[in-house]
Amino acid sequence: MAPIPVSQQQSLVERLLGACGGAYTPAQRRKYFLTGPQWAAAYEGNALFHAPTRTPVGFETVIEQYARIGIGHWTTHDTDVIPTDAIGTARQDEIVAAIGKTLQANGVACSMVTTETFHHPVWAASPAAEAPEVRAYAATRLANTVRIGHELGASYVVYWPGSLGYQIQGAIEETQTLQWFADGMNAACEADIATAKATGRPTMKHCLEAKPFEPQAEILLPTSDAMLAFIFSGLLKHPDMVGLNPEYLHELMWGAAPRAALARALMCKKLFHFDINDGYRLKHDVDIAVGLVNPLDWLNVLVLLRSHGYNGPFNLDYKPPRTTSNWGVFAVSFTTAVDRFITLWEMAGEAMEDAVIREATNALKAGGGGDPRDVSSLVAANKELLTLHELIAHRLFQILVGAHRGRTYSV
Ligand code: GLT
Ligand code: MN
Ligand code: MN
Repeated sequence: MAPIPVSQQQSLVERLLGACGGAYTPAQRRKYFLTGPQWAAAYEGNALFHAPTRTPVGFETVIEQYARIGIGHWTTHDTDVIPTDAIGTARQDEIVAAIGKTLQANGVACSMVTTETFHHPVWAASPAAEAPEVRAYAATRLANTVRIGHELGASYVVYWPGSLGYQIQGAIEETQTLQWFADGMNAACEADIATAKATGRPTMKHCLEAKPFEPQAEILLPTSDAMLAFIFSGLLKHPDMVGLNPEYLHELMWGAAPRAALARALMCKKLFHFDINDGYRLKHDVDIAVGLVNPLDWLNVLVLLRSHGYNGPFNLDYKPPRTTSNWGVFAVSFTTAVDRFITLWEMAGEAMEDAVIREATNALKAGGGGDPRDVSSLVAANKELLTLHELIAHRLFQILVGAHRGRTYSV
């Protein structure tokens, strides 16, 4: 095959994407509570061993492109859009006003804001550092983000505490650090209550996000379960305002079943927000797009969330691969991620309605009888019935590949 000239490469990609078929319209995509992060679309491909492969992209382009695709909500860190040294200055007000105009012009809403408390050198010892001045600065930053959220009409605030922990054994006292972290959360909730009162807006939902082993520290709150314990620990002044933003991959990274972690959050009524992506167990935070690694598990996750009426945001927190161009981020990456999510969501609806799964599940719940006082009669009574577990899993696979609708392969 002859080399493909650069001038023909975009049209080739477009033609093949069209040949894939199955794309939803922007209006169809807007029906789902999908939120697009500024940082995901603007990710340049850099990592510890990797130089960037893409050029910087500002909020104007990201918001315009999300609108064109049909992603109706936008999310951001404070420093994704405001340089650190402009935080809290008149420059911040100008930028926030410009963002508000861009959102309005494109019919996109800001759903969530978050504070960058991990990248800048000031966070070397985390936002809950020993130095009281660093913690005072952290509290100011969190309160400032809450106010930006109110200004832009957001309903959610996310907190990923970064390297809350230690790299060197014994260097910090864990309970003290957790108390300091709680102090920061309390300051943020109080800023929210005050701003809500002053503006007549409702308070926001404050969502903690756990990540088990990045960036290279022993993490004090490594999982959503640890964060649930923190929320109910008594350290928070407003635990009712605080819940979780689990991330699919972050639960998988430590070896958990994401669906089980989500179930525990649901049981505690703390599933406020959900970062959607994909990746591998016990590996790095690769943030691959939803459904590209574990589509069957994703189908099951969405069955769980749909069954429990989860109606919060699905935040597209993933990193377009380094091999994708700036143009490809919007032409292929976000469009296909959204379309896979919608397909899996609708497929989850089919699984919930499926007659085979329903009958099998009901039969399992009916049980095979037997005598509760006689263990061997219980084993005997349920023996054949329990084979249905594997049959249900097979049926879910069939739904995933369309075999339940008669898709067959000739052999
Ligand atoms: C960072 C992290 C993400 C979080 C972001 C919110 S920051 O990119 O890896 O999972 O959701 O702060
Ligand atoms: Mn995330
Ligand atoms: Mn991640």
